[in-house]
Amino acid sequence: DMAIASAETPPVSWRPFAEDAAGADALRRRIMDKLLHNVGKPPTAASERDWFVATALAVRDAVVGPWLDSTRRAAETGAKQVHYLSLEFLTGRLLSDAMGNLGLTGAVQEALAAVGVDAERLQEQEPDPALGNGGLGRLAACFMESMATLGIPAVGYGIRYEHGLFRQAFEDGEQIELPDDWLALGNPWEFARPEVAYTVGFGGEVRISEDAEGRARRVWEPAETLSAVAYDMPVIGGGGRHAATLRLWSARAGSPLHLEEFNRGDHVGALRDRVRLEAISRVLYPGDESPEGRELRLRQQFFFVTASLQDMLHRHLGLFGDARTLPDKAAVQLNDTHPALAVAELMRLLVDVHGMGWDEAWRTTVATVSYTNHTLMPEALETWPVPLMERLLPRHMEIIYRLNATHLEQVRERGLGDDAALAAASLIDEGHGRRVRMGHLAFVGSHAVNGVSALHTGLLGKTVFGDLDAVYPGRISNKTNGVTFRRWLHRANPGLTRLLVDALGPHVLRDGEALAGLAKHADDRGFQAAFAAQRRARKEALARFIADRAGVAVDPEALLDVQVKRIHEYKRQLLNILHAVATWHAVRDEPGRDWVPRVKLLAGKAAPGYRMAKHIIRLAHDVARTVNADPAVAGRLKLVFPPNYGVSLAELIIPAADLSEQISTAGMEASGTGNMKLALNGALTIGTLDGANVEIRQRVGAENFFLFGLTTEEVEARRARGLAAHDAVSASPTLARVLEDVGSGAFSPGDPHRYRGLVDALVERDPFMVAVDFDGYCAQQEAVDALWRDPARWWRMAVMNTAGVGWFSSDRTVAEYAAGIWRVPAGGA
Ligand code: 4GP
Repeated sequence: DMAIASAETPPVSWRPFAEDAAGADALRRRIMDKLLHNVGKPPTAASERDWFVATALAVRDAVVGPWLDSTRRAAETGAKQVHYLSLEFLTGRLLSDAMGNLGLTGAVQEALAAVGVDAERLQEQEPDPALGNGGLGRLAACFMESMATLGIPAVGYGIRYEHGLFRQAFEDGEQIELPDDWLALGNPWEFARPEVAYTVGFGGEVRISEDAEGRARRVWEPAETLSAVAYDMPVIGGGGRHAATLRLWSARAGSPLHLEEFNRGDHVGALRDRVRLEAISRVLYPGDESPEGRELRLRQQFFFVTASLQDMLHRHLGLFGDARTLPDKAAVQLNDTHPALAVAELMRLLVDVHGMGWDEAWRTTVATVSYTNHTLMPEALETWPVPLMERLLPRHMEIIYRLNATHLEQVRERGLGDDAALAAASLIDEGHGRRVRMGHLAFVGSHAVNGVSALHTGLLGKTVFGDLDAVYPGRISNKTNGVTFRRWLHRANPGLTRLLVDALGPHVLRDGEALAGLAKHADDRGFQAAFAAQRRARKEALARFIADRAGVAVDPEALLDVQVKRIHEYKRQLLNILHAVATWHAVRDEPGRDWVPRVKLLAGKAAPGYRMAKHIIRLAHDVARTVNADPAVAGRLKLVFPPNYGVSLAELIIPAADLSEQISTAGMEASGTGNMKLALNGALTIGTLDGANVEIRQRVGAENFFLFGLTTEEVEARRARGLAAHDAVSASPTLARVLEDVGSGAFSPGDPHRYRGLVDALVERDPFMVAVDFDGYCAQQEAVDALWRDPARWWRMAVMNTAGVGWFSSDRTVAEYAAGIWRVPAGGA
């Protein structure tokens, strides 16, 4: 159970460590105590890792008070609680976050210094929990932290994957995937709750039985069951007053082993069922937007959905006693379609288990559930084959059929009843061998559906959910993404943060919008110099890291041009790489010119099954090898691709970036959040009118943004005319020469045909408009170089970027969800 009020609960605002010298001393004693009594080692035998664990446990002690207070207060006041269902939480390391939000960073540093331990190196010991693929998972982590900051009672529900996203390494320029093992040495942040366990079933059949009043009831009798066991991690908010709970489920088989088989000597066979069932929480689904690995993924989805909803209902009934008041007390937010089964499962729990009538259960479900869409990419819109659903979740399939019947009646009532409209609106896609459309299920079962940027939300209502929007008008709203400034500015860039506090006062730490006050410093040469000095320090730190990890020396004096994100064709890393080749050509042609030295940094992982993305990584490495070794461009151009991009690496790269590449094909990036983090730290954006770029540009000012490329409408129009790019290539001698080199093996001399196919495909069929946008992109890159030569203007623009993006705080985003979707008060820090 959630810790509900009890006499032993410590008093409100229980704080073990003050933020002063006495606090530091108390912390030191606590850390020593943890080292001795929890880690079980004396300081003389303690490794850096041991010190990390002891420190994390000591800091955790300071989180527990506000955490228990938050949970108790929510229960006592009967406040409405948010249940954020997400298959991904990309939390990043937690120690520095906890220290920062508790205001203990200085005290911990002092305490560790007193025992001769370097706080910064110690933090490197913390594994980075990569329980997500990319933006959607990181957004969930930002939201948890912002909900905690705003004092919104919240539980994030997900899966405690034993192995998170793969660790990326390169061998000969090719991505290889190594298993992540974040739990190998334990997780000091979590509280195991073996007593909080719910039964999860699969397969079997639906039987009809009679209830007390003799009415027929449908009862699902699963063929196999296992348990979902809770592990809780507190998420402390900024200011340290409130905390939310991240409750991750782990799969536990009913019986640990078949003892008889074991005794007969079949040691592996005795464990077979357990291994099979517990596979559910073993590994994070490695692909975002790739259609592999079906059944286990569906099992994962149902596993965490049913456990989370059972837990929510258990709490609700314990506190309020009546399932009908659920929508007043609980909001369920579906982070993408991965938890969309919640619609059918909540119906099953309400109707079959809690005896609610169908219609009332439906009103209750819709009033409780809401859904966020994160992508319009057709291949990422999940569907499940009906036969698989019938086999694994027979009762849910029945429920979906019944919901669909009512839903299609509504479609007819709206006068949209022709066959094509019905087929498009149906929860079942009959066109591709009968599949359940999870996006449709989520939409129909939610009172609110949102996109994640203004452009994306507009397109949602016009494209994938055009038909449903007509049937259920008013459901769709926009909630432009945001990021937590505490992690992405205050912690990642403490030097810049000090500068901002000096200029604007400490309230800028609490109120992101206060950054607007920077505008009046934008032309101040002294301020610009201080801003630039912070950047320089971060670039030097990054250069040391790159020398160490990628073995490449980069000059911190050079313009640092950064593209960091998942590798995907629509994100167009290829465009960036082709620009690197064009620059290489240009420098070689005119070696005497005064070139702006530039370092291009790319980082990101490709889904293991996404061949083209992996090919693009390889091309980046091949180009880097050639360019970096060419004395003719030495000091002018470098290309680096440090491995294993994730939250920790992002924290190192983002504060160092001068230029932010946000160059996706217009209409394809739902929002982006890296774009916000980079602009917040003062990087200038070169980008298309896509996702949240549009709103970033509005807020920082068009004159402070390097815009290029087709618009969404122009992309559409061109697509309608065909995808061949011969015209674009023959119109651009620069591009033609680049493609000639790439295609003929200039960068892969040992394997000259390696990129022939890629180049041919780009000319014959360029769905991402790389060729068409190439010249415009290069022209803006030249404008970037020209600006770099004029530091006063460059740093003015950089300051204006930081000044302009205060609105992109996840505190603002979460407050919008709270007011517009969840209907919960957001108290504020
Ligand atoms: C991502 C979108 O691609 C990105 O534009 C957006 O900023 C982010 O979600 C958060 O809304 N989608 C995914 C995914 O990460 O797995 O679909």
